[in-house]
Amino acid sequence: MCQEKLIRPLCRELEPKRRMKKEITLPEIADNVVTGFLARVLVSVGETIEADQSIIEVETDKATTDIPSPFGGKILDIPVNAGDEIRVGQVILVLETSDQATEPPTDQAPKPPSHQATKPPTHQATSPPSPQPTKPLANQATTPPTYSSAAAVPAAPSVRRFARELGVDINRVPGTGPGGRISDDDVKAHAKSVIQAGPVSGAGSNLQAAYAEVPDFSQWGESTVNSWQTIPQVVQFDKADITEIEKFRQANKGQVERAGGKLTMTAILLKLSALALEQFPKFNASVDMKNKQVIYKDYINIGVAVDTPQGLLVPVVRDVTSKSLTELSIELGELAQKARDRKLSSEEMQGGNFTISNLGGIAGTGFTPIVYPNQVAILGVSKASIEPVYIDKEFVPRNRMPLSLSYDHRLIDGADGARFLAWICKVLEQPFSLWL
Ligand code: CAO
Repeated sequence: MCQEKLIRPLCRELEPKRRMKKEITLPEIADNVVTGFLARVLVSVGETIEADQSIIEVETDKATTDIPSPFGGKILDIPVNAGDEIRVGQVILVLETSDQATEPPTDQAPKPPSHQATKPPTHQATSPPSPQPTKPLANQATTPPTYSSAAAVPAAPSVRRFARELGVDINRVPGTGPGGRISDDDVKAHAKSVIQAGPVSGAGSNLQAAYAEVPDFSQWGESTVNSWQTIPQVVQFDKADITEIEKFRQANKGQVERAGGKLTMTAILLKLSALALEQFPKFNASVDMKNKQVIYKDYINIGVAVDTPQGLLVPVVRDVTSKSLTELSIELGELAQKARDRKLSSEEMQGGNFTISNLGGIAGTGFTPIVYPNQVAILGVSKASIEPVYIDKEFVPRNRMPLSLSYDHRLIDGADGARFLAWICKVLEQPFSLWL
């Protein structure tokens, strides 16, 4: 037995290392994503791996993500196979680790999956992707998953997406298919039953109350927490006269182009929305139903809806207020291209406080966008057109752009919504009013 102080470190080296069996479970990949398809197993039984080494590739309806092992050791078993639908919390690997290997080597916590390694899927997804804000996987290998039911929820990504669109928590839907598999019809039936059951209290509804969990916002900046009560969603419409700002855009687009970006109406709206969020902090908040509180964020990150061949994706532009219009134009162009190429990482789609959805480059006179989970408002932008406007006793042609603001009525009153949108219209019409 080694007792002497001086030789103790050497003795420790000589002592046989304690071997431990460790089960590695699938960590949470994204908010509200509880299952994925195992695209590839990157290791094999008997192999010795390092902590943080990628072990499997998991495909969700959004992207393919490498899942690293939080620990190093020898692989005893891989109880999953390529092609399996696997769920958060499911054991994906059994490792034999030494006692030194029980903690991750550097930061004391398992690292999130390497989203840099996100790549196009190796096989066809069962449905096109849908918007899905995501969060990193801190400690997921050693702590239970955070979604409401730890049990597997057998549902295809398309069914999950449908449930999300309806605001239905998939974990609460009884499945009628083989093995309790949930179909679109099950989701509809559940939504119907919830609606028929009536509101929870006041203006809130059971469906909305299903948004119980909010992410840890501290990873994106400082927040202030206030106390809070109930729910629903209202849409405010307005029209902005963009005649002058469109002249500004045309006059300056060459300069932005030389810097590598495209000066679009969306980039301009990004900048103005950030300024609006500073003016109206209620719109830069999140409602935390579980803890009955409102979280006001001191950072301004804005998501932008991008139409891609695979469906809608919402990359997030961070810290918008600190960036120039040129910088925003460049960044937005890059993010939109990455979205179309399906190269966005999970991080690039998370942490948004507000969203802009511009359908004006496509068609339509107006639409009612749906507020993103954990946000309280979204700005819908429709196609601008020249309209006769009665000014000084005559009709003059003006370029007018329809705007729609959907907001969470639990937090935002109609008057707040009207003021917020009117502020954006005014600044679009008279940008210099900002300095008054
Ligand atoms: N009114 C009139 N014209 C508009 C416009 C508007 N609101 N918005 C854009 N346009 C015009 C632009 O001026 C541009 O014309 P020019 O090339 O002559 O300048 C043209 O439409 C194409 O614009 P763009 O696509 O280059 O740039 P953008 O900023 O308008 O759009 C992006 C970028 C990523 C928002 C867009 O490509 C996109 O994907 N839009 C769809 C978003 C979506 O699907 N939303 C629905 C989500 S449901 O809530």
